[in-house]
Amino acid sequence: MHRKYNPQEVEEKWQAIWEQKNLFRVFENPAMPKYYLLEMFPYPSGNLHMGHVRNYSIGDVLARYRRMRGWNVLHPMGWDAFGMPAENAAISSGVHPAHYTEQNIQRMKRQLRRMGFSYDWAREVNTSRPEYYRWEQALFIQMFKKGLAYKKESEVNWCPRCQTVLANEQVEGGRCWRCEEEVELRDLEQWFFRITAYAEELLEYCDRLSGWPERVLTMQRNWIGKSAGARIRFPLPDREHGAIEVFTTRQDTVYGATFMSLAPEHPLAMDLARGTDREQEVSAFIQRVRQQDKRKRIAADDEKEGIFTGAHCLNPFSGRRIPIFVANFVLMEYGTGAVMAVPAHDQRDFDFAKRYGLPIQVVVQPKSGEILQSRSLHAAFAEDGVLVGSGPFDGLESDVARDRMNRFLEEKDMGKAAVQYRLRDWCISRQRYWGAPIPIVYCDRCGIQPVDEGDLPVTLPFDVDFQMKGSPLAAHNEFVHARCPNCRGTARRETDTMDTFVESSWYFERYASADYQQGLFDPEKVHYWMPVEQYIGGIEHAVLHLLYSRFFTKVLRDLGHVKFDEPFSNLLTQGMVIKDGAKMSKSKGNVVDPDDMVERYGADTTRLFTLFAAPPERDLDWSDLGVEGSFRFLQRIWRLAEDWRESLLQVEAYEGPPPAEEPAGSLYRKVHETVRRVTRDIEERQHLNTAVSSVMELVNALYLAQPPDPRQRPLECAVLRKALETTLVLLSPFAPHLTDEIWESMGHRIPLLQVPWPSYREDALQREQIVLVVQVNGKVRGKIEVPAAASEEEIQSVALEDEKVKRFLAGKAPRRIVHVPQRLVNIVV
Ligand code: ANZ
Ligand code: ZN
Repeated sequence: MHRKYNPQEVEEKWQAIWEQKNLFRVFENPAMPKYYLLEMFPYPSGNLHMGHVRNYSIGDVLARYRRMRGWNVLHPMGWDAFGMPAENAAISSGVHPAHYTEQNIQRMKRQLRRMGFSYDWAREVNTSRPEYYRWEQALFIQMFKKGLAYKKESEVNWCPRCQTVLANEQVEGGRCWRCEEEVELRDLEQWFFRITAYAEELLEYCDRLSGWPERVLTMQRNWIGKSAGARIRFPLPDREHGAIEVFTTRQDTVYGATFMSLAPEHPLAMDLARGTDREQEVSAFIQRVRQQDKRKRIAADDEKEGIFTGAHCLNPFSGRRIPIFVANFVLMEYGTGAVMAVPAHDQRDFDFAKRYGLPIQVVVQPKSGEILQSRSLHAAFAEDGVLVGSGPFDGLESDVARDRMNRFLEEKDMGKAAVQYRLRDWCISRQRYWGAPIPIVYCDRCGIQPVDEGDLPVTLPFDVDFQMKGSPLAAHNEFVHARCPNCRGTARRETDTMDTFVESSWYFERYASADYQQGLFDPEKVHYWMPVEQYIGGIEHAVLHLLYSRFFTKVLRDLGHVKFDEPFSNLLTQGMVIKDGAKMSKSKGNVVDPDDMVERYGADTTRLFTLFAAPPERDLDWSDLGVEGSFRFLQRIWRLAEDWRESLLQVEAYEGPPPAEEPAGSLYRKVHETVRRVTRDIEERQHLNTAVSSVMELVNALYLAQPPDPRQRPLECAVLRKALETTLVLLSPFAPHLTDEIWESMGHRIPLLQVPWPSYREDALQREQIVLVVQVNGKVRGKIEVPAAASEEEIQSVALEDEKVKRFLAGKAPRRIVHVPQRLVNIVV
């Protein structure tokens, strides 16, 4: 009686066995090579979507593969559990965020279990629990004491819908990364992490992250945005002292600086006009520009406008008196908030000069071609060239001139070489409830005081009013009321919470010792497991999470908590799941629910399809037909096993050298070739899709075979058993339930995860065929194909069996056969 493939039954059975055997539990073992495989942990939204399933299926294949290869594999899972949706649910439907989050976690955990992922659940991390965030608070305090966490008033991104500030990294095209509401700019007191202190190191180490996709590194480099240039002081001749300092990347053009542009927020902007007849006008202009959207102000196509302050400064190189303007396109946050304007070589300055009738002076000529005239210039020449009208620097090429000018600046104490980064400090305070409270107290006598580390955690109060406008914590008197850690007097508690990206910046280290009570993590365990060998997640985190995590690792290192510089050695960014041409998402209405898939086809089919349909980095186009195909493939293997089991159980799987006889020899070679291809595809290229198709080819080959009577042809039977069992081993990381079920039915007692990954024999792979010319009595009569390693006898018999040759032999027995290796066979009759 043949059994029918019932995936749900098989899967439940094996999930229970794995759990009961504690198969996925790992411990630190210095005697074993370790491998830390990590997928980005999910926000507990309540439902696993196909993007998760894909991400985690990829990770599970790699984790199971490494374990079978003999590594001690850490493969943990947890919950990025703070954040807005839980709070929004509380506001709209009255569920407490803690309950909402807890329920969602339970549901998603069940879904993950049903997929058969090999997580060590004993290391589960939930970032919304005080056991977790108390250590984050401890870290905050340590950072505060080192000046790496600080508070300042600044213009910040404000999302009116989420009623909270956002980091620069969380504003995408002027909109909130989460709710897509247009973001406003507001001046508010906020907490920052000094990521800029690590700008240079974060940039420099990009070159060492050889296991990261170039695309991600480029995005990080651009985000950090290093510019090398100079700072130059332009003295104010009408004042007793003082100067305007500019940052420029084109110090070679300084002789062509014919005016100065200040940001409206620049302290001198108003100051210079004050008490003059220009005061009213300048003030009105500044007021107006400050209302404008900043992104618009600097957009290339936006109207450049400005106003003359009435004051002048001196170009320290040309000695020329130049007018000082306030201009809308200069931002206070970048460089010094002042720009030396060179209209001949910068298009913005050119447009501005044309509009306000300011002088244009060419000081860099193209290396070849037409000579530019200041008077007839119709666009800025922004490239490097050769200097003219630049005094002692005439004739120098731009790059040489920049170096010389830097030296000159320092010698004459007029400025210096300087670098500038686009990266801003990370604004981490949020005016929301569902986050880790910032452990700070405000005392009228002692000022800003960190909570004593011994008094942590500062726990979120449970009973808050979510219907309040603004932060519910600020309205919770008991929470707000605090004692000053310094003078013990009454004080006021900080009511802002931390950005959820803070939790995800160190959770991977927490997994090393998830229940550790004495600190962020057990130093020995974190030392054993970190860094992560393979991290897997979406490209959308290329700058946000991945940059913050790198920053945190460096901070932890400098605070003495860890000894490594970078958290993730290799990064794999998986593509999106697409259906009907669009990203699978609720709003597009094209969602395929993993639960439905598991109910219809089982977890193995769902996993296999997502792995087979595309290479991990590429987008995956959902196809119902493809799912059917994967299901049929698994059914095929099932049937094969059912049909063959009885015969195969009578022999041992063949483990010897390549058999000489056919068809055993070919099948044997096919098996070893498949092992080689699958191993290389997984390990070297992570092309899991082609790994699956290699296994499919092997199964096709098996389908052409038929076990003979084991008593008559035991070798052939043994090779078939080897072939079927190898199929199971190779496929087990992809479809672990089905393969374990068949494996067990073949008489094995150990689950496949504990079976060593097969190796292949080099001598089994020399299958290259060669072509030999066949002559009869010295005349070419045909060609034959034989294995390169074929013996003399084999070659002779193939030649004599060839149809054409047979015709010329006409039944006569050969007298002599001459074989010229690699070339020909001559049959003499
Ligand atoms: C003079 C000059 C001449 C410039 C020239 C360019 C071309 P990156 O590469 O992005 O670092 N700049 C400096 N601070 C600014 C601010 N706060 N707001 C707007 N623009 C600012 O750009 C550096 C260049 O951006 C600087 O070099 C400065 O203009 C401008 F032919 O200085 B340049
Ligand atoms: Zn005090």
